[in-house]
Amino acid sequence: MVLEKLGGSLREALRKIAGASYIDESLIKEIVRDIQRALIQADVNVQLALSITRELQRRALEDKPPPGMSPREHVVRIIYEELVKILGTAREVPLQKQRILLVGLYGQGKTTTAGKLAKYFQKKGLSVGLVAADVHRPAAYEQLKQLSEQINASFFGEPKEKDAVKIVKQGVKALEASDVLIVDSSGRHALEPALIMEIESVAKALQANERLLVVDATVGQQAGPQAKAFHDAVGITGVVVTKLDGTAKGGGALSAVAEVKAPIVFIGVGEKIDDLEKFEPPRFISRLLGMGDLETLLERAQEAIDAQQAEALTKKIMAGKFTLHEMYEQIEMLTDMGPMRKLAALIPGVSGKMKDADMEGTQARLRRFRIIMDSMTDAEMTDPKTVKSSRVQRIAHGAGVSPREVKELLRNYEMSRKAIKGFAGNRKMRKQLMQQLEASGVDIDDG
Ligand SMILES: Nc1nc2c(ncn2[C@@H]2O[C@H](COP(=O)(O)OP(=O)(O)OP(=O)(O)O)[C@@H](O)[C@H]2O)c(=O)[nH]1
Ligand SMILES: [Mg+2]
Repeated sequence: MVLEKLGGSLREALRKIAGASYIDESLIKEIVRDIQRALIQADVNVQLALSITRELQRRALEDKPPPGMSPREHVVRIIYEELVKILGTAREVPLQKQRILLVGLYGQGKTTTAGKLAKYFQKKGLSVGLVAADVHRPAAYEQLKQLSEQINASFFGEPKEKDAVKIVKQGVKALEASDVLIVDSSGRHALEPALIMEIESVAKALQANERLLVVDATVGQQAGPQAKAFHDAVGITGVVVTKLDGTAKGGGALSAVAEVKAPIVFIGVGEKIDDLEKFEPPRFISRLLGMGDLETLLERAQEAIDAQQAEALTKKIMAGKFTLHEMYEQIEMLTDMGPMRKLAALIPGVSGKMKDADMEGTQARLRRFRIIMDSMTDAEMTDPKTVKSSRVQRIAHGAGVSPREVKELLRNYEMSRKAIKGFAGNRKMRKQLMQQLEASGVDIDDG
C-alpha cells in the first residue's frame, strides 16, 4: 500500500478514539500530537503539519458535533477533513477526445506514465495514440513503442527526427483517428530555458488540452518547487506524482505539490502499466485511514444530517407547501447524497420505486431539472403556473436545453404536486408516513 507507514500511524491514532471510553481534551491533544508526528515522519513540511494539526485541535475542541453525530464520529470527521485539505483541491482529467502533453525532468517517469495513461483511457473506452517526441534520449522511441505494442495502442515516432515540433505535427495527422493523443516529451536535468522553449512550442503545435507534469515522489518536498517552476513557466494543468510506492517521502511530495496549487491528477504506484490511480484526495485519505471502518462511521454521521434535512423538508411539504423551491431542495438531496436512498422513498412525490439500476438515469434527469430551475426567477419558482410559452423559451435558452425539457419539468412538478395533495389529504397515509419518518430518525439518532 502507498504510504504504508503514514497510514499505519494514522489508523493507530483513530483506534485510540474508537477505544477510549470518552473523548476529552487530553485525548484530543494526544491524538493531535500523534498525527503531527506521523505527518512529519512522512516528510510533510513541518510548518504545514503544525498549522494543520493546530486547526484540527481547535475544531475538535471547539466545534459542536451536529445533532445525531456522536463526539467520537465528530472528531474522526474533523481529522479526515483536515487531512483531505492538505492534499489540495481535486481536479479530474475529463474522459473525452483530447491531446495530452507529458513534461518533466529526466527520469521522473514520463514515458512509463504515457503508457499507463494510455491504458487508463483505453479501459474507459477511448482509443489512444502515443507519440514519441523525446528527441534527446535515444532509447525513448523504442521504450514507448514497446509500451504501445503491449497495450495495442496506436503509435507514432520518427527515430531519426531531431525536431520535436515536426514529430508532433506529423503525429497529430497520423493518429487523427485516436480519441486521446498522448505525447511523451524530452526531459532535462533542470528546468532550463531550452526545455521551456521546447515544451512551449510542442504544446502549441499539439494544441494540448492538458499539460501534465510528471514528478517523482522520491524527491519528497522538492516536488513542490519543481511543480511551481514548471507551472510558472508553461502553465501545467495537472501533476502526476510517480513512484509513490516504496518511498517514505510520499507525504512530502503530495503535500508540497498541493501547496503550490497545482492539482494532482494521477499517482503512479508501481512500474507496471496498470499501476496508475486517479488521484482523489477524499478517497486517498479514507484509504489511508482504513476505508471500511471509517466510511461506515462517516456515512452514519452523514445520514444523520441528511435525515434531519429530509425530515424538515417533508414536514414543510406535508403542511401543504410545495412549490418549485421545495422540489429543488428535494432534488438537491437526491442528487447530492448517496446514502439517502432509503429516505428518498419516504419523501412524498418522489417515486418509491427508484432502484439502483435506474438511479443513474434518474440522477441525470434530476440534475437537468436543477439546471433548468437555476434559470427561473424566484417568482416563477414560487408560482410555476405563471410559466407559459415565452417564458418557457427564455428558460430553455438560459439553461441550454430544449423547451420540451422545460415542459417536462413542469409536468413532473404538476404530477408531484397532485400526488402530494392526495397524500396530504389522506390522514391515514399521512400518519403512516410521519411514523415511518420518526422511526428512521430515532434509529439514526441512537448512533
Ligand atoms: N516503482 C515505480 N517505478 C516507476 C514508476 N513510474 C516510473 N517508474 C520507473 O522509473 C524509471 C524511469 O521512468 P521513465 O518513464 O523512463 O522516466 P522518464 O521521465 O521518461 O525518463 P527520461 O526519458 O529519461 O527523461 C523506470 O525504471 C520506471 O520503471 C512508479 O510509479 N513506481
Ligand atoms: Mg522517457
